[in-house]
Amino acid sequence: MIVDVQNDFCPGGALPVPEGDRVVPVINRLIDRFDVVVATRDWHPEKTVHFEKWPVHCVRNTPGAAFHPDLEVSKVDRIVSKGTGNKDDGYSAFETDELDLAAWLREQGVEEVYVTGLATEYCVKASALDAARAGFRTFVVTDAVRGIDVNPGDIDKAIEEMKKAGVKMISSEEIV
Ligand code: VGL
Ligand code: ZN
Repeated sequence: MIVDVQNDFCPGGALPVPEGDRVVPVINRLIDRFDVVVATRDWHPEKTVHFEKWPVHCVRNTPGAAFHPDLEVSKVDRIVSKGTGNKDDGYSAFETDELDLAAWLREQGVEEVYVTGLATEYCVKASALDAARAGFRTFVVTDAVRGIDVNPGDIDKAIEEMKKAGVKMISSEEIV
């Protein structure tokens, strides 16, 4: 699962995650190792309560909402838009109202979910926790994620929270 590797979350974007673009080569290296690849995109309307907390970012159909140009999107099996409502944050991939993502993954025979992308303590965390709750063996690929750390320590806290929920940390090297 590739979470929100979009221009606005990369350096130069509207809500840049420090080193957000560094996940791209790591993810591209991993893509061929997986049978099913889902990419999520933060896909907000122009007006949403979400923008009371965050600078305006990833407004659907704008350049900032496009995937990072180097991400190998042609190898993605399914793109999932999320955060499309105007009344909630929609951080988790599993909150998409396009489909029942957990059911779709099970139909594909998926038993394990490896989460990559941005940002560690928001959409990555929410998606990993939901994946684990839905019964998938869930991993976060530590060198394929980056966080914002609005308050220093947020990233570490998120990692602890995920571990407590049974999410495992793994490096891309261990996978390759
Ligand atoms: C995200 C903050 C606001 C994320 C999305 O993708 O983690 N973070 N919207
Ligand atoms: Zn957002």
